[in-house]
Amino acid sequence: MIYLTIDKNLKTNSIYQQIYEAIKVSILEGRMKPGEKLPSKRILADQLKVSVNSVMNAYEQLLAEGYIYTTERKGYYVENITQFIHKGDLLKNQLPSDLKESFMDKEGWLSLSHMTSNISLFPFKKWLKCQQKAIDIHNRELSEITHPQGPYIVRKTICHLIALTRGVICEPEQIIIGAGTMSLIRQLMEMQKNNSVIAMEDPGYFRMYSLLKNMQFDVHPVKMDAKGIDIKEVESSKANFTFVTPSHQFPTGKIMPISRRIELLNWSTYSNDRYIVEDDYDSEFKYETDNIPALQSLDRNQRVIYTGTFSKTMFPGLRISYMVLPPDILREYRRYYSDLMPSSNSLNLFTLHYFIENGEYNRHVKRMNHHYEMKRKILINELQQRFNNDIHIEDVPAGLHIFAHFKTNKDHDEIEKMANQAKLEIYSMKRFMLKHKYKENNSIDLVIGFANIQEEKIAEAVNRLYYIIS
Ligand code: 76U
Repeated sequence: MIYLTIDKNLKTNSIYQQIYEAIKVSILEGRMKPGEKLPSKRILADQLKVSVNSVMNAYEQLLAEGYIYTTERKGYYVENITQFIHKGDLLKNQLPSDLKESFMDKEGWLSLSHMTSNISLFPFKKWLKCQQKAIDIHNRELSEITHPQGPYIVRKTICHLIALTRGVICEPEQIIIGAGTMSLIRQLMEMQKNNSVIAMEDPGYFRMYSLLKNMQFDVHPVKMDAKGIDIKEVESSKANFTFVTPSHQFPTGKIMPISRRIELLNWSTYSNDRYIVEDDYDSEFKYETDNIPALQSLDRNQRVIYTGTFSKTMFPGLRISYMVLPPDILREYRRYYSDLMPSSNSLNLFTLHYFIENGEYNRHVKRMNHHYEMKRKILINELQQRFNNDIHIEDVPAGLHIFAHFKTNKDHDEIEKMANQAKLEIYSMKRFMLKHKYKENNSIDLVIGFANIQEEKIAEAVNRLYYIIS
C-alpha cells in the first residue's frame, strides 16, 4: 500500500505531477518493491480525492519512463529497476568552483583592443531587411540541411566578392564557409597527416599556434625579417605548411612585399605536399593605398589555401568565415567530410548573400574605411603628442590596429597589470610571442586597436596609457 499526500493548492506542480513524483521516489528509494501492484486508478483517485484522469496521467508517465509495467486487465506493477550505485559523493552534481565563470564588469573601461569591430555603425535595419528576404525566398532550404560547405548561392556571392576585392581566383565549389577561421583551420588540418610540419610567423596569432600544437603537429615559429617570414628558416624547419598573414602581418602590421611573396610561392612548388595558408583577416582596410591583391591571386600552382572572415568588416559575433581550397585538398576534403553537417547558421548566410548582392556590404566597408581611417589618425596624433620621442609607430596605413614601440623601463607584465588597474583594455607583444622573446631593454611593444573606441574617448585612453607606461 502506498501513502501519498497531495497538495491541491500547490502552484508549481500539477496534481498528476505530484502523484507521478511521489510514486517515482517511492520506487527509486525502494519503498515500493519490484512486482508490487499499484492501486487501481479508481481506488487511488478516491483515496486522494482527485480525478481518475490525474491518476491515469501519472500512471501513463510512469509507464512511459519504465518505472511500472502493466499486464492486461490485471493492473499496474512496479518494474524491477537496477539500483543506482552511490559513490557517496553527494556534491557530484554541483559544478566545482574552478569551473564557475566570472563576469567582468566593463563599467568605466576603455578599449584599445585589436579584437573588436565598431558595431555601432552597422546597418542592422538593412541587415534585417535582407534577413526577411532570406526567409521569404529560402523558406524551404532553411527547413533542410544545407550543403556542408554552405549554400551554393552564398559561396557564389563570396566567390565574386573576393575575386573583385582580393583578386582571389576560385570557383564556388572551392569555398568552405564555417563559423570562424579557427574552426575551418581545424577542419583543414584534421585531415592532414599527423607528421605534417608547420611553419608560422613569430610574433603571430597565438590562438592558431595553440590550436595546431594541441592537434599534435610539429609547429615551428619562424622569425621575421623586414620583409616578413624568413624563407630560409621555413626551409630549414622542413615545414610542409606555412601559415602567413601577408596583407597585414598579425600583429606587426607589415605588408609582405612582392619579392617575398614570390619566394614563398616558389618554396611551395618544390614538393607536392607543400602548402601556404594565407590568413587574410583584415585586408579590406587599407587607408592610403589601394587594396593589395591576395597572395592566392599570384599562385600559379594551386598551393595556397586562402582564409577570409566577415568578423572585421562586419562584426565578430556573426561568426562567418570561409576558406578556399585548391582542387587536390578539396577532393580530400569532400572525401574526408562526406558525412559532415554544416557548421554555419544558414539564415545568416542567406542574409549575407542579399546584403552583399544589393551593395550594402560594399557601402558598409567603404563607410568603415573612412571611419577607421579617421580614428586611426586621431589615435596616432594623440599618441605622438603625448609620448613624443618615447614612441615609434610602425606606420602601415592598414587594418584595425597599429603596432607601436614605447621607451620604458617597465616590462610587458607590468604594463598589462597596470592597464588592468587603470581600466584600459590593451594587449602587449607578450600575447603574440610564440617562441622567440621580443623584448629589448628599455622598450615594450603594444598592439593598439582603434575599432571600438569612440573618437571622443581616444584622448582619455591615450592619457591612461601614458600614465601606465611613463
Ligand atoms: C582572425 C587572425 C590573425 C583570423 C586574427 C583574427 O574566427 O574568422 C586575436 C587575438 O573571427 P575569425 O578570426 C579572424 N586571423 O587576428 C581575428 N582576431 C581574433 C579576434 F579578434 C583574436 O586573440 O589576439
